[in-house]
Amino acid sequence: MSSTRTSTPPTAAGSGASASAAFRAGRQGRGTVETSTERADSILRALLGAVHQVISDHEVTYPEFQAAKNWLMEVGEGGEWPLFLDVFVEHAVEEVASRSQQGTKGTIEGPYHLPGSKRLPAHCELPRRADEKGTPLSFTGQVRDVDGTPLPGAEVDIWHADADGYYSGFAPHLPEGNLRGLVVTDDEGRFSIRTIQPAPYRIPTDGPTGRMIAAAGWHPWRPAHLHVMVRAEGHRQLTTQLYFEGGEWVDDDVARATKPELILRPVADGGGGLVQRYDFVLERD
Ligand code: MBD
Ligand code: FE
Repeated sequence: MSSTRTSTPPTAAGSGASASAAFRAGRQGRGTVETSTERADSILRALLGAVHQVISDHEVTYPEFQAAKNWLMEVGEGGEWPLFLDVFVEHAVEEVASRSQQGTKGTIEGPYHLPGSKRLPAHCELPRRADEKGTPLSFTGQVRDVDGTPLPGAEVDIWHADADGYYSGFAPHLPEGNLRGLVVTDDEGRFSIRTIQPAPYRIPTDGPTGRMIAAAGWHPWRPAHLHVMVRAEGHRQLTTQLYFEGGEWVDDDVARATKPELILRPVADGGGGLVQRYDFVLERD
């Protein structure tokens, strides 16, 4: 599609391919799940039945069917399945998982988590470029059990886009590990992280996922967000995201992953930056 490539940001299919590689390398890519023949039969029958119903109801034509087949092949070849599935399907899986989860609300993980982020002390600054753009943000809080007990030594694994909306590890112009860290809570379960406020994220428009979005006349945006995974010994892992009140796309996330409990209202620190406190509550295993 795009014959003009800017030399600046990377965008595009590169991030899709990196997301596929990251998925295969991560634990999610390994191992199989035990699903009985009966359950596989029910799920697959229902899934294919839903597809057949859409075709029948909308009188889908042969040219449309062949175009869809071609598009599906391109999503695979471009490595965009993790991107596509996390944007358009993961929220439904997460909704099911969250029915049984106590404590802080979870939401989707998305395609851009990387394992093995740098371990940082409780009170720290995320790795950033010397000239990192963006409004300074001081993100502080405490990790506690559902009964209120503070959890020292808990891991707050945080990653977010930069002020241009790009993630390190998925955009070649960014240094490895930029704006990512695995922060370990102090003796009182507290943390304070200095970073910058991310920008909204745009689904790459030059890949098959972006072309599908454009074909349907939708917008490709997610609101600005911080991703967090919180882990503590003996507790169920929390995977969530935090958004900024009043931010663009907060009420119209293409990935349908916002929840009212996850909207931040940071306050000015008097020096041009923002301060936000947010506590995380974990359920016991
Ligand atoms: C993202 O940054 C993201 O968080 C999700 C869920 C999907 C695509 C890009
Ligand atoms: Fe994200």
